[in-house]
Amino acid sequence: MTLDFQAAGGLLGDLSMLRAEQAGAIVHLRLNRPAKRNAINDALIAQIHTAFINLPADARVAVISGEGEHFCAGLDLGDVTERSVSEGIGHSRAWHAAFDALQFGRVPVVSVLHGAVVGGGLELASATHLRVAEASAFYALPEGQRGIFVGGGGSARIPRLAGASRMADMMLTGRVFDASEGQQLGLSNYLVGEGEGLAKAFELAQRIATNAPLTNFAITQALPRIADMALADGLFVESLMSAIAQGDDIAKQRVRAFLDKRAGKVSKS
Ligand code: 1HE
Repeated sequence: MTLDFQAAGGLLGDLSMLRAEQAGAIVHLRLNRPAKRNAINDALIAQIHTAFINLPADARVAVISGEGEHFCAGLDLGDVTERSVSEGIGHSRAWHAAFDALQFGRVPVVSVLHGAVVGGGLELASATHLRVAEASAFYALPEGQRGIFVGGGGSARIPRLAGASRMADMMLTGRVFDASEGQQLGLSNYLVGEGEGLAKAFELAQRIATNAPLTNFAITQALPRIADMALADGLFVESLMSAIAQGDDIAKQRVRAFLDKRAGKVSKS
């Protein structure tokens, strides 16, 4: 099915560094600073935050990608030199707020990764719920070489995808992983050919949009929190979330449809 994307209205239409379009339930946000390889400066992090707390009411899933040859070159290094220690803390917390709005916002987010996915670009990708990588994607954390540290949630999120030891290797040695290594390590969920990432992301987005909203809520909000809990606490919260989801009318209708042979079976293809 072809999707008819139109420029998004409201606040999303006013963002200068993010191009926002919408087709039905899918919102597509593009980092739009290709001349700077989509490096994230203070204005862009603020616009990412604004976008995710102002998604249109009818949006049910978002896709984020990068304009030009790269997904994102991370922190705009032009901004770093003049900051005091306390300004540095404030800066990092602004990134946390923006990526929390993305990860714990209203809708699941799929990212499309190509070219450089480095530093803060990998931190952004790791906050999304699913990552589709194109063959050109490469992953690095050059903070080690730049004399800085991650500040956009990377030390909390990247080890949860690929392990603290791999992240330490990337930061200590400047190791760069290519797209197929990234796929094996869990940095991406899907690996597709060059130029195929958006189509794959939109296909996934269409499926995600058909899920019951409470199920998507449970997956994006409850699942990562449960995964961080002690087993006994996690099991308890799972019971609550499960009962809440099952109690919803949509769940009852969908289970009834399967029992009445009106709903699809699970199949391999
Ligand atoms: C930038 C940035 C940037 C490009 N900040 N201006 N991130 C890094 O250490 C990655 C630094 N960037 C690179 O290694 C390369 O630029 C790329 C591999 C991403 C792309 O290479 P290429 O050959 O396509 O582009 P380029 O010629 O290097 O860059 C084009 C322009 O973008 C150039 O500016 P121009 O004015 O000379 O045209 C670059 O200076 C500019 N540019 N990347 C500022 N990052 C919350 S804490 C997160 C901490 C971090 O993210 S640290 C990692 C920072």
